[in-house]
Amino acid sequence: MMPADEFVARIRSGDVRALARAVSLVENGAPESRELLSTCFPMSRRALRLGITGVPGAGKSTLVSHLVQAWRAEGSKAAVVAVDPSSPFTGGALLGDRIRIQERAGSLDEINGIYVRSMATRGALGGLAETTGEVVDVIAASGRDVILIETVGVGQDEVEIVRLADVTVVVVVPGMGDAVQSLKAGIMEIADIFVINKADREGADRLEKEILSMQSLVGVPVAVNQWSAPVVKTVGTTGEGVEDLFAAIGRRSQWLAQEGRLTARREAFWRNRIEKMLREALINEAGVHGIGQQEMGEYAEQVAMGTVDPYQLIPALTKRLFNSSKELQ
Ligand SMILES: Nc1nc2c(ncn2[C@@H]2O[C@H](COP(=O)(O)OP(=O)(O)OP(=O)(O)O)[C@@H](O)[C@H]2O)c(=O)[nH]1
Ligand SMILES: [Mg+2]
Repeated sequence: MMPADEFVARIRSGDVRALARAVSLVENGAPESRELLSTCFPMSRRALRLGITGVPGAGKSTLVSHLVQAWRAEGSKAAVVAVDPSSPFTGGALLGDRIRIQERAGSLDEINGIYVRSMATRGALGGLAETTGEVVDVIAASGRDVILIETVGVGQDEVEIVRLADVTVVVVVPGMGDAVQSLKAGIMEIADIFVINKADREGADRLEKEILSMQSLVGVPVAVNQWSAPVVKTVGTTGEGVEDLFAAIGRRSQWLAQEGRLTARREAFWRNRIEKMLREALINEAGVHGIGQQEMGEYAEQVAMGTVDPYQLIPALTKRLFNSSKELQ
């Protein structure tokens, strides 16, 4: 690999192929990726991370297509990361014009100035949320103003991905029995903005009332400075209401920019992430010092047979690990 700073300079100059390669290296957990991520890090902070989550087929990609256009009209550079999409993006869908570029899974494409990358990463090394966060950082370092992260909002992995977003938009649709159900499953707490898409369908007003009443149950923020998630109605197919959504995102970003709120939000994410990184590093280090998969298997067998006491084993192993680390220095 070329030196990391040269690699990153290429990425920043708009070399899409270099960026695509960097993203693949990071996604595969290649040995070079750490230095690459480290070089990208100082340049990746500026981009706004916008998470868009919701049930399959809610209209997330359709809304993303409108939003990237709104940013483009402002002169801002956007990128889209779609995590495990059930239906792929196409250039036509993305920009609402006649060009149709089929977005290939696992590739990074530039569609009229907008980077689009989809990730199919079930069982990813170190977890889906970690890999997504790293991919977002590399793309952000290429000089993007905003990264939109689309995920299907169902499991714990997705909730983890949402944590890496500065702003989270939850998309719900009327007429789906599970819409309110998914609201109950922790979505209420993660939404910074609610979107009722497919508002052309019956039941949008009723759904809005349901969300508002749930919000009042959870408790409307009392302090003037607290954020209360607005509810925006949209029709993805026509673009109706997208302006309101764009404005709500703008208000949320401005709110975050004040009183160190953005830093506080990112701090909460990093607290969790640093702990995971440290744990991973320690496990790797253990492997280097002869406490690898095979030894772990042997210990497990001995503990199961009752010949080794796990409560004495762990302190002994950590002691051995730190002593051999010291010897190396
Ligand atoms: N009637 C109606 N259809 C819509 C609206 N918005 C999107 N659709 C349609 O709903 C379907 C799904 O839209 P997508 O944008 O692909 O939904 P998604 O949430 O990205 O779907 P997945 O990524 O597969 O989870 C498409 O056929 C859209 O044209 C809307 O407001 N009203
Ligand atoms: Mg989609």
